[in-house]
Amino acid sequence: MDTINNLKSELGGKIANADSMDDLEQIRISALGKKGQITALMKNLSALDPEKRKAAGKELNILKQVISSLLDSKKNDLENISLESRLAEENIDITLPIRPEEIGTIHPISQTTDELISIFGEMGFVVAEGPSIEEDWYNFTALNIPVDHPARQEHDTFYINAKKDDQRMVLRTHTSPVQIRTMQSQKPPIRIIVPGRTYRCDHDATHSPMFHQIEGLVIDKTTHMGHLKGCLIEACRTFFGMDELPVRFRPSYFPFTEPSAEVDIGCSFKGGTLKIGEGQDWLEVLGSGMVNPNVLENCGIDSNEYQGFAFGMGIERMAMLKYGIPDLRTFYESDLRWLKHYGFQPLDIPSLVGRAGL
Ligand code: 2U9
Repeated sequence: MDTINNLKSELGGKIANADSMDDLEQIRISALGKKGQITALMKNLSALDPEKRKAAGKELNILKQVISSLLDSKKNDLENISLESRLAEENIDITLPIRPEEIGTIHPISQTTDELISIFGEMGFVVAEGPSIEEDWYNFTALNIPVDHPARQEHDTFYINAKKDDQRMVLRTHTSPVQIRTMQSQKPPIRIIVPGRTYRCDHDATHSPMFHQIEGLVIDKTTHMGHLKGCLIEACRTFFGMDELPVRFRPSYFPFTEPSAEVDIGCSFKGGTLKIGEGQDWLEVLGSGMVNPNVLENCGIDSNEYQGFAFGMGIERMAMLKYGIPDLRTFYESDLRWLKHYGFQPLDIPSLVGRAGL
């Protein structure tokens, strides 16, 4: 019993005087480790006679618990002391400015798309979207594109090795299938703008196999060529930010519109540099026309009751002209220096600036 009491006061004193975690660990090992003093006494129990063994065993277990809890509480104290001293030493200057963050930019294709959506949105157009992989019927047949039209040839269009309802599938060559789907599912009046990716087997300095288009469609009972002209003149002038921009309609041909017209804007190519809005030259920016009655009938719309106009333009081309981007291929290279140079800040949409406090 004396041995146990002596050990208790010896270990208690050492624990109380320990001034580091290392010290405390050494004390724990010397008492409770494999070769520790308490462990040794435990091992000796078997040499005692049963009566004494029981009493000594009980006392040793109590000693073990007391020492363990003294060790725990000392450990807690030492941790608190260390935290207190760290808190006293360390200080954070909350007035320091935050580290600068890398801020991305809006890609010119997204910017140009948003600008065009905003311009047509002001005129009452709503955005419509559809799938990139289309049935042959939606991409060609419904649009009055004849079976022998060059656009349908294997080397102009990406065909997919799959069929739906016996129709071969294609990567849409224009966003026009979305207009077909809209006419099938909605009753006129219709006034939609359709931005999206389009695909053609074309790859050189001025063509990419994937590019972006924005097309528009208006269908109503009395929609006529005057509406087409007014709408597109206004859109071109707003997009290029020139109230007096000359706009010219030149007769053309598309299977899905009749009559059809290409739209040119006034410019000058003098000295090898393009200047929009001045000079005697013309630059083609979009295609347009009155929707061919065959297309309306293909979509279940009575062409004796309804008529409308449609138009289409390449977004990359519009962005290149407006922002002076010389090379089409740079749009898809994800070069951060290019994106920093040609990219935009969020909400920097010219037709919105000055409205709603922007
Ligand atoms: C429906 C009916 C008519 C959309 C039109 C054009 C003229 C056109 C080109 C411009 C440059 C495509 O990106 S580009 O190569 N587009 O010239 N697109 S009319 O006419 C439609 C569309 C859908 C139902």
